[in-house]
Amino acid sequence: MIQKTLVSTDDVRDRFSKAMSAMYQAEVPQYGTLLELVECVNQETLNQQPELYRRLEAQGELARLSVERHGAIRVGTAAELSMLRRLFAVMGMYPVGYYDLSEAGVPVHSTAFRPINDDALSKNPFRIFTSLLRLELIANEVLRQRTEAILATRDIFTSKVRELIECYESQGGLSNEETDQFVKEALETFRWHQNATVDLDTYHALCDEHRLIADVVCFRGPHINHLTPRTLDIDEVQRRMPDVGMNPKAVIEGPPRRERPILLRQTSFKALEESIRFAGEAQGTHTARFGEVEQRGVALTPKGRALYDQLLNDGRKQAAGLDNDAHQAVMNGVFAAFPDSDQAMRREGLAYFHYYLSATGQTAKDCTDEDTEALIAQGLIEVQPITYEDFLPVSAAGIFQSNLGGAQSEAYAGSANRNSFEEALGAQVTDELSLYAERERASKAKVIASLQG
Ligand code: OOG
Ligand code: NI
Repeated sequence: MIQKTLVSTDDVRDRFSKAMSAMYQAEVPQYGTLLELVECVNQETLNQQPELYRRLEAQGELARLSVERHGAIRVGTAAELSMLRRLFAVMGMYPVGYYDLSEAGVPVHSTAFRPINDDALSKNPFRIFTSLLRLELIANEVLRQRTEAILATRDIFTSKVRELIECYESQGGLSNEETDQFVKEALETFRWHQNATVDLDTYHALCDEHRLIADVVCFRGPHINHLTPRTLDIDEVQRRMPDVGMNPKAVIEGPPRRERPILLRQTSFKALEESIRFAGEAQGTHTARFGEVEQRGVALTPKGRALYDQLLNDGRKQAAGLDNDAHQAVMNGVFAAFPDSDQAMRREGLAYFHYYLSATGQTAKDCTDEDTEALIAQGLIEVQPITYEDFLPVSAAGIFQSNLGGAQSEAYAGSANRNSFEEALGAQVTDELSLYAERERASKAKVIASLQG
């Protein structure tokens, strides 16, 4: 029997993310403009900051920068979510983290499908933030039943992609030709549709409950609603957006600008109003798709995250209603309480670091010292921040709100339900913090072992 050569999941993901980026660029030309802007700002930043260039190169992040994207989709049923889990597994993407957006007045809960190990992340860290509509939070019984009935009639996957997913599961991979087919067929699930599956009255009734419900329910599939490139200077991108014809959201979400960036900062340009043909030939409009940009920093430990959450909360209260410059100034002041050097963040256990041998360390032998701080001081070990690969629910909520135009609503708050999400998903989500902790632990153990060897 001839053995098929199977394509690695990293390659499938890389091909898929590029195909999706090309599709979204054709669908939303402003996304192409945003990519150009980000590319330009990144180049300038790297030219101006050789130290940053050196660090990104050492971290293996320079190469991934130009392909790095995340996207977001929203689905309506458990069956859709669990099939997506199987689809993303073909690309080496697994559910990481549980996000409860009911807190922020959005009736969904979410996870991020993303690669997990260092190698896969450095090849292409493509992530899809995936939200499941929570019908149980809709108080209006009639509307809920109507929603269920509509969702029950759609199939968001092509039959060919279902076959290929099964083929992947039984073979343990896809051949080159199957991969090409898979990319093409999987893409169909995320395509935009100008025709709604419902009439205009139904659309308005759903919008009145929450615009997001209409976005999920009225279309044939979970259109990708944004794709986000990663920038090295988000303040500069925000500043230049109007120059290239984009209308940026009012403020950059997340922590302020710092010497040593933490977690994630994000901004977006506002959703487009798109014309839609509804059932019964009525014309209408819907706003769903937008562009976003992000800047990533170091992943925080639970202690660091608690401090971040507290400061962000304080800052948001003080900055409510301010424009971006004033908002950032307030955040800057508040975040002065968060140490801004690798050394301080490490010593205080606020952030995760990757430990590796310095040039001197590589030639050292029989070193019995196990105190990593001492070994760093002796110049045998060096550290690099571990990049945050996940999302921030408050920022996500800010993005949701600014693009759905919805008023903040308390109606759904306080109903996190990770168990029901995992039941719908058909698997448990991996805890993101345990992944960073494990990467840090393994890197430490490795350097200590080689210094002793
Ligand atoms: C998801 C928004 C979350 C982010 O970057 O935080 C997100 C959505 O609008 O569906 O993508
Ligand atoms: Ni996003």
